[in-house]
Amino acid sequence: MRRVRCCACLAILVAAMGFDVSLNADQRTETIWRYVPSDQIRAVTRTIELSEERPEDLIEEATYRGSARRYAQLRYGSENSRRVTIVVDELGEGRYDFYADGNRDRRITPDERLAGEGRQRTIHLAAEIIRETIIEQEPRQVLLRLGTLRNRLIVGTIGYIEGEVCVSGADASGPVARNVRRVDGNANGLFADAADYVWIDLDGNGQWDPAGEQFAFLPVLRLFGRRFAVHSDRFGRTFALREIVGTGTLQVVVQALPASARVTLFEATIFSPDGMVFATRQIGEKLTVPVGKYALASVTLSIDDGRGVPWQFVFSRSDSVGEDRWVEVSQDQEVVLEAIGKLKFFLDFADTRQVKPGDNLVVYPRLYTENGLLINLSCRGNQLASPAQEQLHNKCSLKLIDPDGRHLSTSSSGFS
Ligand SMILES: [Ca+2]
Ligand SMILES: [Ca+2]
Ligand SMILES: [Ca+2]
Repeated sequence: MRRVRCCACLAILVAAMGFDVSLNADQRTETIWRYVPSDQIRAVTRTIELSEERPEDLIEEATYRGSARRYAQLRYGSENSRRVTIVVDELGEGRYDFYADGNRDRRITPDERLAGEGRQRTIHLAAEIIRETIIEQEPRQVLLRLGTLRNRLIVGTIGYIEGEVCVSGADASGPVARNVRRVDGNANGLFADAADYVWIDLDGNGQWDPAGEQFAFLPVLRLFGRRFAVHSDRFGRTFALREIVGTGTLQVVVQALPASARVTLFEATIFSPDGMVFATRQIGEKLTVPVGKYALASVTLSIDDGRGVPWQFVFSRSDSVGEDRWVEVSQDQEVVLEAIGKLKFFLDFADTRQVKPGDNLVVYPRLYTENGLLINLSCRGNQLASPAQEQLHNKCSLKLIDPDGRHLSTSSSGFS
């Protein structure tokens, strides 16, 4: 709905300006896109639960001054990024110490106490993306605020990503640089999510008009009656608009669930080989996309199976997309992508030599969706980051038997 309203406002704006404004067909400019940790705009926040229970794998080397602690597990970056533990130490009389495991080594060290007083802190924290075995990070500043009932932590990315695109007038007024601000709408340090948004100061007056100049981050932006493909990486290091010659629609569906299961939260991230990333938070939403190739990058689901506490699942791509895995969207074509589908289970062996009695056999169990996303997490709980739950449910039991069916060994592990 917001998109439709924005388009209408833009049409009025252009008419009022009195000339036919257009964007350059290819906006791959040399603009440096920089992160500005400014408090000029209010950070968009989300809340995560604080628990009195210490995460099992957390090592605490700091000596706390307070009497009781609460813990939150923050995933700041991609769905498979390493969690950051936040500790709130209650000193009494409305005073708190905050600690954050900013280097994600699962240790709370004395130097990880955050400077400041009261219920709020600002932390320097890197947004993290893990792709295959590569970890990439980008510096951010994050707002942490203790909720009124002290059982929730409010988190928001401070500031925005800033850069310029060229807007040119067809009346030969020449291209004009227009400021762009990108805002993290779901507090994960990334800027190409469905909840994120983009401001373009189209009239160049230095004001950010929320009605006509603010857009949800969608794969296709409608400006001045024309369509532009939005190209960006997830960190927001790049941003480009390229005019589209044709579009089709892409839907992400979930068909493989039992009838009694109800999806209560859904997000799927899609990407293209030429650098587009976008997301949908609605199953079956018809996304208008430029013609081209696409594949799923990640899927996050909460599923209510009618037994109280919901299931949480996160799947993400762990390897490069094979040529046969891209789906092609042609002009005016509707393409459906299955988010989960028939799961595929594989066993990879660390060593392919023949094993002898007494040897260690190292096996990596892998569980993939139909479209090649690896399972990152499965647990029961009201939110994603619960390591105890994860260890309870996100696991695989392996039984080694000989050709006669005799049991040799049993082991259990997560998925890798
Ligand atoms: Ca640490
Ligand atoms: Ca975001
Ligand atoms: Ca403006």
